[in-house]
Amino acid sequence: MQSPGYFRDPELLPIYDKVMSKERLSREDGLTLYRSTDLLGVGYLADLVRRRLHGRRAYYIYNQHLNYSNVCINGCKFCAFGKPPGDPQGYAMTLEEIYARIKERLSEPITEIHIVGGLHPELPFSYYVEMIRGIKALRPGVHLQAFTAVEIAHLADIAGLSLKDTLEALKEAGLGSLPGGGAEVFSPRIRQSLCSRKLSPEGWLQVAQTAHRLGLKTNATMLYGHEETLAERVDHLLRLRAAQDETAGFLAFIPLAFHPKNTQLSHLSETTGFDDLKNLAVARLLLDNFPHIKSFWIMIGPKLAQLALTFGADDIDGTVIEERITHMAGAQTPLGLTRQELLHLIQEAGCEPVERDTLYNELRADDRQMAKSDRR
Ligand code: V47
Repeated sequence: MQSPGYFRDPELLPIYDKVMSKERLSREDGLTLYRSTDLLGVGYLADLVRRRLHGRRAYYIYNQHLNYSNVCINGCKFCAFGKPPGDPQGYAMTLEEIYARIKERLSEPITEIHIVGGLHPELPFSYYVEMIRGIKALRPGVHLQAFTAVEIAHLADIAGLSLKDTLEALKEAGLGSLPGGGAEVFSPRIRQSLCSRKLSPEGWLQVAQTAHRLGLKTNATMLYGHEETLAERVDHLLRLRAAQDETAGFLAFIPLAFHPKNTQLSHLSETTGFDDLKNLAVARLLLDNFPHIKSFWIMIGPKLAQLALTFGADDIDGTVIEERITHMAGAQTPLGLTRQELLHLIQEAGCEPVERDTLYNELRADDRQMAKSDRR
């Protein structure tokens, strides 16, 4: 196949041919892409796939984040947010406090509330079910994307229920989908070194796939830029791709750039722009069965998240409002962006902004009005 002459790295040429003929990339291809310093070449390949799937469309969402508690029994070395039980900096919101947070923003056209917390040893299962039910009563039109696979496994333990029954009880209360956190890097070496108490990779995939089989969509993440090797990144992506072949319930993949400040790994450097863009591009190329790749501006900054829209990403996440996990670890990004700021970033990148709901349905102006009329 005729390849364009501008790949600086000739090793990318056979991958270009595969991309053009829609052939699945191999583990070796993944390593070649990660090792290549031809960032523009890798980005060009990812952009070919991104444009084939989404044209010039770039998605964003009007959402709110809620981190209900930072008390956590896992003690992961990369986390500045979680605090052990009894720590003076630990907090757990009461249900009333949570509802008050939701009520504060009823006048805004929020379509998704994204809920993540630590593994609290004492909060009962009823707290989580009532959290979902109560928020849904306050804002019936909003999609609740709540509890990572790690939290779901913990809730199943607390409730003494199977994963299926736990997810069904939460779904019945109003849970809409699961966020993608807690996957970290599936490598057993990394789990042993950084988060030995955390749910295993097999457990994480089991929760995600159980959710998929119940009709609940989920996201997937990879925390990168700490102790992992490039091969471990590729293996992580390939395990996700294999799981998606089986249950097809992953909506988006979100690479999470490690922020070292205030963590047990504070001696490590922050990720670089080069690596951030490369990760998004390689993910777009390897995860051929994932509909969406998200550049989460909270993690890499609005400017780089914007550039990522031409390096494989098709989604820039959303307004967010009040994120804590990354900011506790030193993120200098704002706590939220306005719709105007998101539109500006997307349009300046030559893309067409599309406001979406959590499930990537395109929202029209009257849908937004409906979300706003949750106000009581
Ligand atoms: O699982 C923890 C990560 C995750 C740090 O599904 C850190 O759309 C960077 O689930 N530096 C939770 N990352 C966040 C999460 C998420 C975020 C954005 C989008 C979505 C989605 C989900 O945050 C954790 C962990 O992997 N994390 N500490 C840190 N120091």
